[in-house]
Amino acid sequence: MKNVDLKTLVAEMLRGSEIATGRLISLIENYDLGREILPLIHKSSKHSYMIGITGPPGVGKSTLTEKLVLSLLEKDMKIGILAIDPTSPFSGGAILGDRIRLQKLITNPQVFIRSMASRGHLGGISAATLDAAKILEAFNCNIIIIETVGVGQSEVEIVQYVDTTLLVLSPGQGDDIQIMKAGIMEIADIFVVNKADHEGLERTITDIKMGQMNDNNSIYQAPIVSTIAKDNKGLDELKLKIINHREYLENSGKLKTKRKERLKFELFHRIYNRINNQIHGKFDSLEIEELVDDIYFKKKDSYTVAEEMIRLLGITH
Ligand SMILES: Nc1nc2c(ncn2[C@@H]2O[C@H](COP(=O)(O)OP(=O)(O)OP(=O)(O)O)[C@@H](O)[C@H]2O)c(=O)[nH]1
Ligand SMILES: [Mg+2]
Repeated sequence: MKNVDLKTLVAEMLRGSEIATGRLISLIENYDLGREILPLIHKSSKHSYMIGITGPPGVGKSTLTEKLVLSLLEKDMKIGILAIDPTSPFSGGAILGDRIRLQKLITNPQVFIRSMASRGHLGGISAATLDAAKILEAFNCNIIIIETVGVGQSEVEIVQYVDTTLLVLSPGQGDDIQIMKAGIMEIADIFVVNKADHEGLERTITDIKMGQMNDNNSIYQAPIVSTIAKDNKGLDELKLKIINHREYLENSGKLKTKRKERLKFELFHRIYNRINNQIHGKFDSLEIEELVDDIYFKKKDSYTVAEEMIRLLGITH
């Protein structure tokens, strides 16, 4: 991979090449080249509107994504989709299901789709996803959609920092209860109850409303939209709610705040990942038997030894 001329690839991507865009994301994902690539693109990027779609497995996120993209897409517009694959990064590539579900979009020249592993191979949470989103901004996508699966804090971490987050649930699964337990209700800017053709729709909506009542601090009340994604039902309303949320963010000045929060998150993770990798690389090379003995034989406590090791690792001054 050393022979790849990054500048040429970036130039091709900026001219609109999907192949170059895909290769740049692969270089980031597989070879950790974000550090080399991002400085080449950041001046060419504008802010894309970022939509996060998250929720428990199988509620219809990908189906909804496909229909939503078709509904949002206008002439001269470009939409990028990053589907985050929850499986091991070592399995690599796209999950078949998403490929099938998003098939109609794959051949659309205005749409760029990419599946990614949820964790980078160096253990850096979502770092590659953040970088891939940067690539898509430079690729001139007007909208970027990030789909993640999960009901826990860590799975939705990336999505919290997009502009508009859709939390997708489906009736009768008890997912809503889990979501409330996990305390991630507040990440939703819009609740989508998909599979509205299933039993238990009203119950799920009531449960969401009950959950919302506990959270009165915000002036923005996340709307609840019912959809039947597979039959393209409810998509007009969903689109409208997304536009409303965007207008709310823009008019209240919150869009800028959110984006700056995202940059803070990005900076934190860049530093965190760098130090994390440094520790992994060096920890095992230290001769720690003696240090461990110091603790074992009660000569020193582990805080003191850790401080000594941090100095040895050269992590702080
Ligand atoms: N009955 C019904 N089925 C739906 C609806 N939307 C999607 N499905 C089906 O639900 C299944 C799962 O859909 P996906 O779009 O793959 O769900 P997902 O949330 O992306 O799944 P993961 O990415 O694996 O978590 C598929 O068989 C869809 O055809 C709907 O509104 N009603
Ligand atoms: Mg999916």
